[in-house]
Amino acid sequence: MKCALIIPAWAPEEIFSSKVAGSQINYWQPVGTLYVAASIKKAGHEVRFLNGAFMSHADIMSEVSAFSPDIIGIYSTTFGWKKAVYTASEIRKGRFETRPCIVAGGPYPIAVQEKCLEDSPDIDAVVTGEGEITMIEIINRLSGGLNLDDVEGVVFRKEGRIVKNSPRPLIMDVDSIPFPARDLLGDAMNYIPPPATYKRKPVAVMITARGCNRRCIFCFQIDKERKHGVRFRSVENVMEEIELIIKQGYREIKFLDDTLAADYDRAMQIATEIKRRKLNFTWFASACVHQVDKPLLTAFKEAGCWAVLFGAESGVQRNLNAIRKGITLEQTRKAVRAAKAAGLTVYTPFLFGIPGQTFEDGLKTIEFACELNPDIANFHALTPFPGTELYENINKYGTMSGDLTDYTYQGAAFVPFTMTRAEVAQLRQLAFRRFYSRPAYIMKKVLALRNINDVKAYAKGARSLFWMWIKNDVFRRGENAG
Ligand code: B12
Repeated sequence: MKCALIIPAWAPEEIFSSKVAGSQINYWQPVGTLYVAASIKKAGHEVRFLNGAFMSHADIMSEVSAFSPDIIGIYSTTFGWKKAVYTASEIRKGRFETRPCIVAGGPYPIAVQEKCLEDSPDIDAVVTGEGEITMIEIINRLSGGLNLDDVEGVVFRKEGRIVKNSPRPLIMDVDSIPFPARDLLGDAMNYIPPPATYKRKPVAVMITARGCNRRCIFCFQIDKERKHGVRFRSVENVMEEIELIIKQGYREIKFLDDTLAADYDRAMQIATEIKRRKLNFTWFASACVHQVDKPLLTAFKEAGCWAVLFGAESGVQRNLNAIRKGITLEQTRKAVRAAKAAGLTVYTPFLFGIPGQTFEDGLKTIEFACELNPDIANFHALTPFPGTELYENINKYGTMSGDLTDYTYQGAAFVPFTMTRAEVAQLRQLAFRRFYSRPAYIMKKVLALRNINDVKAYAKGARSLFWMWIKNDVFRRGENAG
């Protein structure tokens, strides 16, 4: 069978204002969809991957009609749903020998399920969980001319009705999952993380475990109730993928695990094994502040890790408790100190618009960011994604936008009862201005510039900072004339 996997066409200006897009835009590899692609290929089917991050809608359409697939899988976030619906309707206008089956998957379809079929008459089924096994079963049924009765993890149409099958159990033996089909990516150099967050190119992204046992109210997880905690891949399996990635010519890896230190000893083993095998690549990982210490971070550094991301989120303990982050300000201070002592670059994202957060709390968070003085700080707006505690109990926390394209951390999607939308935007702008305009910070950055990449990244950051000082409402997406 021929299968096309599509990420609908999208552009940075649809998410960010053109004034700051340069320093914010991120093109990590879409690992999730590449996992699905790898399983379908392994099952002996032909797969085409069409990524709308780098292809126009028209390009995607012409590829689809040329390939004439039997089944088309469309990936979607909340932000991307309108595009997924549009892409499906356009495909239906095309002429195909056999009518392709269109299936939706990814974070938004997993969260809202039947609603996808109510929204779009052109989509035949929704994969409501991990897609590797479910997509193969769908393809096998289709190739046998059968319907999707009892295929776990599927919502589909039958005789004009929408039928919801039982959920697909999560894959517990995560070592059995074929590695993401990065060979389908075309030019790997396209997949560049935000400036200043990578050292060498091309950059691959990978995950060494699935799931999380923590309950942050804003975080979307396929295992919504966190019943299965973290499903770890074996260190040997992780090493095998790293060695393949290096063989494929990648020079840096971004580990996408919510925290690489969920299991301290395993994290130490991974770092030790990378060092023992003298694997030549640089890497960047995220970790939770209460799961790390100097010995672990030093082992990371010695194994080629150059940066670590800590979700600091807020400088006010009450705010951290409100989002069920499960950490303390002191743990954040300690982790940042340990990472710096280990010689790692420290990246800390913060959130504004937390339920119960006041404007004054926001100002305290800005001062906390300056006190921590990480190398990179980012200031996002809390966003209530479907399938999260925040979204499903929104009336407890604030109000949210009905426009799905607002669901992009840029502040348009959610307002807590304790602040206004303008105050959330103002805090973000104040934060970037205050944090990145400190003379000592600028001096440290300029003195640390080592190569053209650093200079380019710094220039993009400086440009965004310029607009942060010049423009009001700098986060309004598109070309903001304000
Ligand atoms: C890599 C990544 C990206 C990459 C690539 C995304 C892409 N596919 O184009 C980039 C950097 C481009 C990106 C951009 C954005 N992202 Co992003 N991203 C991620 C991240 C970190 C990892 C995804 C991943 O690979 N996970 C691991 C795999 C195993 O899980 P998975 O992706 O869910 O895949 C499984 C299933 O979903 C399913 N599946 C996946 N693809 C497909 C396709 C088909 C056809 C089918 C049937 C099934 C299927 O099977 C997979 C394997 O079991 C996730 C966070 C996370 N940890 O998941 C956020 C995440 C997906 N992103 C998110 C957001 C909000 C965005 C942005 C809006 C952010 C922004 N401001 O720019 C944009 C939107 C881009 C868009 N076009 O929609 C949210 C989405 C939440 C939601 N409900 O909308 C997430 C969940 C993070 C969060 N905060 O919760 N992102």
